[in-house]
Amino acid sequence: MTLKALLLAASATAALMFAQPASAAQLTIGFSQIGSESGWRAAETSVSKQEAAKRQVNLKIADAQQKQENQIKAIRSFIAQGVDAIFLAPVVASGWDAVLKEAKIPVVLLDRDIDPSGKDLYLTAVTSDSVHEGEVAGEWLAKTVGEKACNVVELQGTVGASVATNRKKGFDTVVAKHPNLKVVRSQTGDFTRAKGKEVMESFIKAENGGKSICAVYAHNDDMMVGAIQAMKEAGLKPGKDILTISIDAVPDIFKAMAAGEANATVELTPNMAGPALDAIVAYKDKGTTPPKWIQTESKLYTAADDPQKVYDSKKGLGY
Ligand code: GZL
Repeated sequence: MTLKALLLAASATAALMFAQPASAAQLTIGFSQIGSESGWRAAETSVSKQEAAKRQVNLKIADAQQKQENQIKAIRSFIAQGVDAIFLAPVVASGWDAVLKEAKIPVVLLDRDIDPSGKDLYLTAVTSDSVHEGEVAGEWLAKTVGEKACNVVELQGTVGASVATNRKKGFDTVVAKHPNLKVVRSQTGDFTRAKGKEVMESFIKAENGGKSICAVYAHNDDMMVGAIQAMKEAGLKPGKDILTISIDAVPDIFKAMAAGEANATVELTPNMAGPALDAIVAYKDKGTTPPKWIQTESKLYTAADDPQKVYDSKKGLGY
């Protein structure tokens, strides 16, 4: 074989060895997304699109308007279309067994879990530790109030959602260790601003015009932004008379912090799709089985963390 032929053969082999795995560009994934109930959810959707585009993965997103039956319909439609994998952000933790058994293709959970009995129905789950988020929120409040008696009102997330159950569990664990803390009212605001405002208005009416409320714990920032509106309209001073602690770290909670109207938030990354896409590409391309849980970080931010600067850095990141 001539030298030229040898060199050509070598470069062709090298090209084959280091070529970007074709499977990433050929993958089609159906994402059953909950909806657009919060700023965080909207960011998760836009970041998912960006992450898929980076990897040349064809991502089809179906918005369920927070209804499980729409998610189940979307999953069945994706299966019929012959997608290579399913991403699911399960609005609630139960009721998935039948449809996920029909899947016969890899399923990855994003940002929320399904009941543990269904753990064999998905490849991996990319989520935060939502019990820990509740604990971080509770520990911040305990540290901030010290020994002072503090009546807390709680805005829970969607009834039946794993993150709502867990964020309550984590917070309650801390309250149990601090007798001066007491959750006097707790109700779902369904993770939305509007419902968060409405429920906070009812809490204020029921609690002596809000005078007996020391703190609000909301399972997400959007409900807290609604609650802040309700407190201001009732002539109260959120962030001063009434402490606020919530979860997500969306830009608008930093805007409220900068205005002295909010105190703290626990960050949740909207980029669950990036790790999920890497896991599914490695699984399809190299047969690499991912860990059952890919955990994302939770960081506490308070008004001491230059909220305006954080707001400016987060604005535009898909929120
Ligand atoms: C948490 C995610 C929650 C967010 C809310 O992982 O499921 O759903 O905290 C969103 O903003 O509605």
